[in-house]
Amino acid sequence: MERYPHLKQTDYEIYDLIRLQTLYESTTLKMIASESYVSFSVLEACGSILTNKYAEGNVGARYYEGNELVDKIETLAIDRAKQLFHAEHANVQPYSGSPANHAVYRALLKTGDKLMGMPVPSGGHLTHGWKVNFSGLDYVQIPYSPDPETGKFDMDQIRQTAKKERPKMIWVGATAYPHKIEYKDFAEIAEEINAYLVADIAHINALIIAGVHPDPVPYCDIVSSTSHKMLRGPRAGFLLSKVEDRFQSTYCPEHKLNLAQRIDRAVFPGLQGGPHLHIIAGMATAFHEAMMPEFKNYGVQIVKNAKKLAELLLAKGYRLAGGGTDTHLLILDFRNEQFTGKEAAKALAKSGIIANFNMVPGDPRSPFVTSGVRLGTQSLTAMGMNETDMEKVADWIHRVCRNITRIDEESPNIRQEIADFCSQFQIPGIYPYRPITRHVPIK
Ligand code: DSN
Repeated sequence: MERYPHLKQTDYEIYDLIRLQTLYESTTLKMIASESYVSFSVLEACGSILTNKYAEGNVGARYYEGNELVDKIETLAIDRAKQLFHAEHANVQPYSGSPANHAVYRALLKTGDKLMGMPVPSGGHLTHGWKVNFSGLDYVQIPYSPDPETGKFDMDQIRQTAKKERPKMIWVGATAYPHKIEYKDFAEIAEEINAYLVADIAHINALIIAGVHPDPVPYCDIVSSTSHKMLRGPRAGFLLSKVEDRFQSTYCPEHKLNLAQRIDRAVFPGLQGGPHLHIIAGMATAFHEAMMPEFKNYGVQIVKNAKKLAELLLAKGYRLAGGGTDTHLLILDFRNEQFTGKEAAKALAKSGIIANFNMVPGDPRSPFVTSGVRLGTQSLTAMGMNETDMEKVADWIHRVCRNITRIDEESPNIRQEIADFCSQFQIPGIYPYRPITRHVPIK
């Protein structure tokens, strides 16, 4: 069956670029730690006519007519999110992770308030108070970072900083932290200083669902997430929370709103207009898939694969930030190498291993080149790879890094081997529509 027949007829340029991207994604190893593959079902929901509809407001209280069915769709998404994460309240309208986090600020803080978060070079997200983002421009970030020696959080140090600075909110979550996060320890600190505790679980939500990472929901006031990383849903954000606000009287005396209502208000009308209903439908579908037993197996296997890859790379003499991993994520530490993280990431991509350059703790190089490469195993796991397959992946990474200075000669062979290897797997949302040509030359 041909895919996108209408697009092919009416807009060949876009059709062809999507076709080529499909080819690219099905012949390379997708190791960007924040990407994955959605199912055909999620793609169909996201490509549906729901994109046509306006539904400003919330379920049962819309500013447009004709939303009876749409209300049912959003209710399903909300209920499934609550069920999946055992949360009291869910808002599924944020357009993505940054708008979701923006809504958290609007719901909890006033401009100029202090929050604790990790700077981007330490593995935090832009919206955790980084200086060039609204969160660092409108609020004051009190930074905390993993210990540069161990690569892990030093809770005594974090407690000391929190007690000295007394931020009103603590972000816990990361884009480049390979270890488990003990939310209970952060909750104790937040309790001691009367601060809100907010977890950003965008990177690790499937691990939480699978029970291989601690669960933040019992300990945090709000939990923020995206649905498009390892959760394998559409590109969007959602917020989970308690209903009641522990600090209602202190922070919101003028409005008699509980925490759940303030989050909903912050999203709409505070920050957004009409919700993207096709995406909310896709999100509901992804939540449904995440409730299946197979999804738990996927979450467990992601970590097994990452640990195996870490073990293999360490055995080959590589250094890993934090010494290894207990999540989906590894950060190759090239501080002792002549080449930068950026050079390594480019050489890997040329060879068919798609990752991104990333700062390592204590990185002496600039954020524009870095000394690290961040790798994630969730997409390979979604394709069906296991620990045995990680041996091949580790060998290819090693061949690239050993041959960086002559990568133009080496990469075509590796690229073809990887394309051949990928053809053995069923890629969600792509297989069985595998294009006939199997190799995309990289310019
Ligand atoms: N850009 C994402 C990541 O790669 O981790 C975070 O939003």
